[in-house]
Amino acid sequence: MRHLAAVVVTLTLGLGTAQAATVVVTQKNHAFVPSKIEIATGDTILFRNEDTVPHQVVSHTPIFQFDLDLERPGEERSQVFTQPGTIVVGCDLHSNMEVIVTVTPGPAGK
Ligand SMILES: [Cu+2]
Repeated sequence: MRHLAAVVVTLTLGLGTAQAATVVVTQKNHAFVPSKIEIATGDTILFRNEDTVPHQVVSHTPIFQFDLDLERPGEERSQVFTQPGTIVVGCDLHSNMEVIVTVTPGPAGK
């Protein structure tokens, strides 16, 4: 069983395809941290609410819109970014909150 697992890991790494990454953006003191981030197409951002109030993570950027619904303190929401470009992500409850997400065309490492 242990041997089989090792073979599977080797095969997965040996394919040479770039793995999509997951990065964390927190919400703290009514701000996204960090406020700017660069990821590759297909990567996921995990939005983590470390604040004492709820937030609602949204994008109203025309090329890539989403709404992750109400996110209470301590909760997380994830979003896969499938569209290259610059996407402004905000909070529908607090208009001053913003994180600029730059999504590069290729998968990371290519
Ligand atoms: Cu908010």
